[in-house]
Formats: sequence, structure tokens, C-alpha cells
Amino acid sequence: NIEAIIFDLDGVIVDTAKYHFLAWQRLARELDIEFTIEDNERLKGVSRMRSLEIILEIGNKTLDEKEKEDLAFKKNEWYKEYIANMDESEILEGAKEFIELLRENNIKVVLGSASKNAKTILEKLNLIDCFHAIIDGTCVTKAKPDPQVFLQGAEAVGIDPINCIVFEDAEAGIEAAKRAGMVAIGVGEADTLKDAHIQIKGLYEMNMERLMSL
Ligand code: G16
Ligand code: MG
Repeated sequence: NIEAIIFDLDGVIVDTAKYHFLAWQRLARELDIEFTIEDNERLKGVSRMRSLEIILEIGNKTLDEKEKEDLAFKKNEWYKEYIANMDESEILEGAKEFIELLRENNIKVVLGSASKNAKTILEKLNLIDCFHAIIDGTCVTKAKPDPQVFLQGAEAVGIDPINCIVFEDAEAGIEAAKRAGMVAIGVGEADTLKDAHIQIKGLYEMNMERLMSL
């Protein structure tokens, strides 16, 4: 039985990766680290602090905790500037329609994101009221690939993990979903999604028939 669908945010509902990239690249420049769009792939689905650590690894730099906190804060201030003008036009194709279809069919709609800015973004996209539960980076203690975010999501709507399906664009998220005992659907083109149970290009491919066949 499919009773709840858990959506990742960045890369599934909206492409905020481009704004994360702009902010991280700006920080990397200040640190004299060369950070490319290819490197940015490694940050998808990963927490803010872990993202910073990956960038520091790329640049062969070590900093203490306080310095790292300050840099992560700075990056987030820039990121918030970049997302300030986001609106509904940035919702990825088919996402809103699929969410509405789920609600019409009495399926719980849940968010499972690593981002601490998830609620702000959902508000800007005018989607916040579509979710029965929102689990984001402010709710969890363990980041993906730990299954915590998805297990908490299932619990929040009172659904057994076995009856949940996760839509994810990142490798860490696919692993997290599988460890939670859920069906994991990879969204996007990346071959890193080959571990997903099935892969689609975007939510525009989804309908009730396809969902029920899973
Ligand atoms: C997102 C992004 C990651 C980002 C993380 C934390 O996760 O994919 O690149 O580092 O959130 O975001 P913030 O700095 O806003 O807390 P997800 O799980 O929605 O794909
Ligand atoms: Mg993602």
C-alpha cells in the first residue's frame, strides 16, 4: 500500500543547487580554493557543515570549529540573498501537479530535506500548505545517508515506513531511503542514481497509474 510520499526538496521540487553553488563558489574564492560546478555535485543532499568540509578538503585547508562556523554562516547569508526572490515559477515541472494528485487520492505528502532553509523556500514557492509534515535540517541530528529524516517523516504522519515512497536526487538520499526500508525513486539524469529502485527524469513523469505499479 502506498500511503505516504516523501519528497526531497533541492533537485526534486526546486533547483536550489544553482544558488548553493553561487554562494559556495563565492566563499571558495575568498579562501583561494578552486571550486567547480563538477565539485558541486558532491554537495547535493549533504549538510551545510559537511559541504564546507568537502570544499576545504578540495583546497587542502584545515580550519578550527569556530572558523568553520563563521564561514558556514557567511555562506548561508549569501545563499539567503540569492533565494530571496524565488517564486512559484521555479517549481520544477510536474511537481505541483503531482503533489495535488496525491492529496486528491488521500496519500500523505511529506518533505524530507537536509536544508535548514526548507520552510522559507516552500513558502516562497507557495507550497508550504500542501505538506502534511515537514522534516528538514532543523529537525534531524543525523544527516543523510542516515535514514533519520525519512523515518521521522513517516512517523510524523503515522505511516509505516514500508508504505512510504521517497523521491530523491542525491546518492546519499537514495541510501537513506533504502536504509529506512522505503522504496527509493531517483529523480534526474545522474548515473549516481543507479542504486535507486527506479529512476525518472522528473516528477512530470508521474501519475497515479505509474505510482500504483511500483
Ligand atoms: C539540500 C541540498 C544541499 C545542502 C543542504 C543543506 O538538501 O541538496 O546541497 O547543503 O540542503 O542546506 P542548508 O544550507 O539550506 O541548510 P536536500 O536534502 O533538500 O536535497
Ligand atoms: Mg536533493
